[in-house]
Amino acid sequence: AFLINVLNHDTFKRGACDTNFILKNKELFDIHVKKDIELRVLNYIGEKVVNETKGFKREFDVPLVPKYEKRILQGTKQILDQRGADGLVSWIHDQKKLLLTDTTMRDAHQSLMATRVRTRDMTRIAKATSHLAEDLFSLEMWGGATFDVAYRFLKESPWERLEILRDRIPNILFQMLLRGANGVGYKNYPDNVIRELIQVSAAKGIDVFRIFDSLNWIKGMEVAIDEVIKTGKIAEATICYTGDILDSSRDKYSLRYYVDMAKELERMGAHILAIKDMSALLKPYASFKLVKALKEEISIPVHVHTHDTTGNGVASMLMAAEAGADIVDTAFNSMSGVTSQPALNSIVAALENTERDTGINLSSIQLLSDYWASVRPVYSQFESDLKAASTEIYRYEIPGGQYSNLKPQVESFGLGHRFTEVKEMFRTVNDMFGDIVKVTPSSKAVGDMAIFMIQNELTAENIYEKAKDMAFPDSVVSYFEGMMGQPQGGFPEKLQKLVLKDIKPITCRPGELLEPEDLDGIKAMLETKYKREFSQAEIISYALYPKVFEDYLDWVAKNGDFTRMGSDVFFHGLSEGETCEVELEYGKTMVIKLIEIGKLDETGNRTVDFEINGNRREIEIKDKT
Ligand code: 3PY
Ligand code: ZN
Repeated sequence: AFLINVLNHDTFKRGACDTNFILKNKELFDIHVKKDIELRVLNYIGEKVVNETKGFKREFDVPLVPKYEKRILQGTKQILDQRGADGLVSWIHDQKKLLLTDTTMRDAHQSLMATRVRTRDMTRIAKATSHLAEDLFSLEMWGGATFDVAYRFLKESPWERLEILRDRIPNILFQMLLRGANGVGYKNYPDNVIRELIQVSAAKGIDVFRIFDSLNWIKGMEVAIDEVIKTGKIAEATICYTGDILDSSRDKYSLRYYVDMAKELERMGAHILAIKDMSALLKPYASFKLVKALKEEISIPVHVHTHDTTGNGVASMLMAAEAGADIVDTAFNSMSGVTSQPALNSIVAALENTERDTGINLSSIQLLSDYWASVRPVYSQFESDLKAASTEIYRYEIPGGQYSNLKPQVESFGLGHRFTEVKEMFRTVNDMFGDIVKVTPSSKAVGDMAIFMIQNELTAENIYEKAKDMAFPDSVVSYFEGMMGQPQGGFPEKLQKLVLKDIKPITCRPGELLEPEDLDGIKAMLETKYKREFSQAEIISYALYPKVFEDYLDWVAKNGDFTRMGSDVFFHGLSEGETCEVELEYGKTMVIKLIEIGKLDETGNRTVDFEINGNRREIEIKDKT
């Protein structure tokens, strides 16, 4: 192994060794560490090809990082940093153009491909994005489901993603989605966890915090709004849109309801108001009507978010622009459409030579869209089979991300053949719950209840008899307990009693009852257990997701850190005869060729033959299939 280090050393290869070569280059003795890291990479690929892909891998294009002229960049980030939150708000007011947010690195992949896009695919295009999309208002690139999916499935740290992207994109505001008192999770957390999450996220580079409550319960947003204001960053308080303001028979969520809520959020000190249309229910003319009313009644900028599930996303955003919206959410074209956001490039093109011309260069952002077009196939196994927009969403009111996930979830309960019934039941459950706002986590309670009802042959009528002694799904219990907050109009009492049985519901903010998390205690516990220092960011990760975070630490300790491995290899391994390069932690690159996956031997193993930097290497992998 020592000899291999010598032979692979750059100085040796250049033939530039002198008598001090061995003494000067201590890394030549780094035998165990390097061997261990290399072996882990081979084991990872070996496991993948033996137990998952069987060496079958389709060909993927290498995503091309476009060329651009390097410049010192001044964008919205500098406006916030130099003029503060109020300065940024007055800059927004001064703009005639429609400002755009790109959601590719958060909601777009959350809604299209189960949040699986890895940091590596983002960091490779980051510098190009900072130059070629320099006129964007913001990049939504963090929060929502990205936090736990990074740890849980991608085995990488969401904090590192934030740090690397911040370093490479110094000029565009970074935006995150914060689920109010639910943070980046699915349940209410103690106030000190939410406050600390905001402080650390702001310190690491988040500028705009889009804060919502899954029931539009303002109290659920109070702590988060207060803390964001303290950081000097932008508090974008949010109204989730549901129902249809054009339909006078659905008067629970009327134009008045939205305007009143917007005024309340403005009074609380929000810098920007967001309309969050998570299910794509905001029809174009409703979009015009709503934005126009808001612009007349409040004085903070309006930022509109929608999805394209119903096919009307671009139209709705153009109508919002026409009514005076300041900013709208979009995604680069190759990552847009259906459950994702409406198409960014198309909106840029649509507004060229009009009053609200975005000023964004269409040819430049085409290159970014092209990059994502060639990244996307690597993730196709996470995409739903939804190929086209569907107006049935107006009937079911299922959020974009949940809609693409619902089918696999229903199939996992063996109910795939009853998918349409589940969707109908989603609608029925919404009525039973009193017509509520449905977005993470309230939408999960509705979805879980719908599946539970189909599974147990329950109906809105027979449930009170048939389910008397049944235990309801956790999310449903938590909802009726008041642990997700209070819905508009209160809980339907009869159903609440049936679900809760002897549990007493709460009517205050769950944060008022939850004991503060002992963050110092977590730090001490982690440091004793893992025998190293833990950062405040990691302590927050533990406070939010104790099991997911520890599983991640254990997985990486056992298997290795593969964040520098290309996503095609990470997800699909190699095919026989294929070569890839993997950057290693210590800065060297490992050139790996998969020679052959051997035959199953009598002990149930296969020998996988590799060539590493030109040297033959074999490993044994247990065939578990
Ligand atoms: C999230 O909470 O992650 C969402 O995207 C809700 O729309
Ligand atoms: Zn969304």
